[in-house]
Amino acid sequence: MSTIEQVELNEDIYANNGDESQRRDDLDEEQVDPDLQGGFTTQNGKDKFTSDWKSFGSSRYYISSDERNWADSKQHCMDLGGDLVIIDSQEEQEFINTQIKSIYAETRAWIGLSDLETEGVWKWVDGKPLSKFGFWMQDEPNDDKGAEDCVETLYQYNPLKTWNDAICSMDKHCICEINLT
Ligand SMILES: [Ca+2]
Ligand SMILES: [Ca+2]
Ligand SMILES: [Ca+2]
Repeated sequence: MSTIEQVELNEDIYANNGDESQRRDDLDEEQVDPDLQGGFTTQNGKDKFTSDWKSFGSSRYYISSDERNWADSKQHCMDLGGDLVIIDSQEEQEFINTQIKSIYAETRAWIGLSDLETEGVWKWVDGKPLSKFGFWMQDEPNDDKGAEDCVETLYQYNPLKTWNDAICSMDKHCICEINLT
């Protein structure tokens, strides 16, 4: 499917707000091309690629244009069929830093890492502990004023030092990931 056809299809879907079951049927017939550059949103639980999503490895990524606290950001990502991003490798970290720069250079965005359960024990949103990879900014995490339990990333020239623990109730952009495997 060409990009133009894809755009027209999306417009058709969004224009048709009347018949939910018809929309669902239309979407059921769509095959998602895993190699397609871009990404998807979920409409009625079905994956739908749009230009807002970026592809890296077997995942698709989306940086929100609006800002929410960490918990609402997590819910937002789950509503889209994924979760806050889990950064598993140096390559993924570098990719995220590049995306932040290209989309919102001054942006701070939540990632799926927190020490909400146990202070100082960093866990990803899938419950796995932060292992050998940690791309903290210098002197972070510092749990400033004993109040910082959620992790944001912001664009840095050194892509391997971009994380900061911050106050979870603050509104920030967020990075969602959907793993297709
Ligand atoms: Ca990941
Ligand atoms: Ca903390
Ligand atoms: Ca901090």
